[in-house]
Amino acid sequence: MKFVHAADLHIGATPEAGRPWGRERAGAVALALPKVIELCNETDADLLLIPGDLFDRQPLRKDLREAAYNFSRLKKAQVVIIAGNHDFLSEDSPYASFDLGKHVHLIKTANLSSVWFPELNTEVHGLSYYSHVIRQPLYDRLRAPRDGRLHILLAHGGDAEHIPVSYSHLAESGFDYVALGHIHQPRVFKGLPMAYSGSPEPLDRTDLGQRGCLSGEVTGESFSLQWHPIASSQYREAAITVRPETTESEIRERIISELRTRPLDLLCVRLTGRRDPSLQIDADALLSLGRICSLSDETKVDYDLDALLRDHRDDMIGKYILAFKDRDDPLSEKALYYGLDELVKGD
Ligand SMILES: [Mn+2]
Repeated sequence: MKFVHAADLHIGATPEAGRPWGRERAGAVALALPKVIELCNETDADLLLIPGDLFDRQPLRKDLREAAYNFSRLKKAQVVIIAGNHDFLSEDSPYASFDLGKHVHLIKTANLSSVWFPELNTEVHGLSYYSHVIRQPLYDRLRAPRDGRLHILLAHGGDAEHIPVSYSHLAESGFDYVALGHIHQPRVFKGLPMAYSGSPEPLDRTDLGQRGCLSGEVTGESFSLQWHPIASSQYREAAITVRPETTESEIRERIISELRTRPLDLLCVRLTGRRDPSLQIDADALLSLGRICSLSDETKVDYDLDALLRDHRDDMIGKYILAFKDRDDPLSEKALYYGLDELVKGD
């Protein structure tokens, strides 16, 4: 049985709304489902597994119509979906009643139930959220039946508010594959038939690195999993080390060269190190250089402590330096430089 596993598509999300690349990001989120469908067709998948948060919020009729259209493009795969904490079901939600297609199975029960595919000898188990929060560890005591069928579990959660998961219990549950959703960072459990596909597109700037989905094959004797980076762009952290001799022009040049390395990336820039006391970092000017989502200036002023001591022997600044002079642990060093920043500004 071949499958594609894609969780947390969050259709309808508009990351970075208001930034110049906000519309492009919203477009990329909307394009994720068609890309997943294409992957299903290319890999000849039997099942498309969507373990929750297909939608970013309660889907409207128009969202469901679009999804149904995309699912209609599947050549072979049948789809199994559970609702997550973002798109949780309620008695009257259109999601629960909308016909997404004969080959699309939304598991609507709040307790574990399953969909059986005789032609694939495969049973897919899952439950749907009916609220934002579920604190019970609903997956920890599950055991896959031993009846000669392949058993797949769709599970959404993994933090204290959203079905806490004991991965060691889950690993021993006997399922032939556990398709996990909710955590947006992809995570494959080495040697185990269990993975978070992560979200196919990064959804905020903390979602650093590659995003995509998984495909795999389960036979009962063997198991394989493959990663597909399908996201249209990725957030990348660029750490730039500043030295006392570094100038603002040099920082600008280094950011520009980072932007050119992979022009589709969105950069989170971190400035670290020691800067000359006269160096002023104009964050707004640097942010306007290109696709920069955030700029954090963690540099510290490089003080000439001996010169400062000579000039300030009898005042607060001198006393402050002397108080830290013989300590060389990182915390004291931090306190010394942060404190000096404030004192010198006040002086
Ligand atoms: Mn979720």
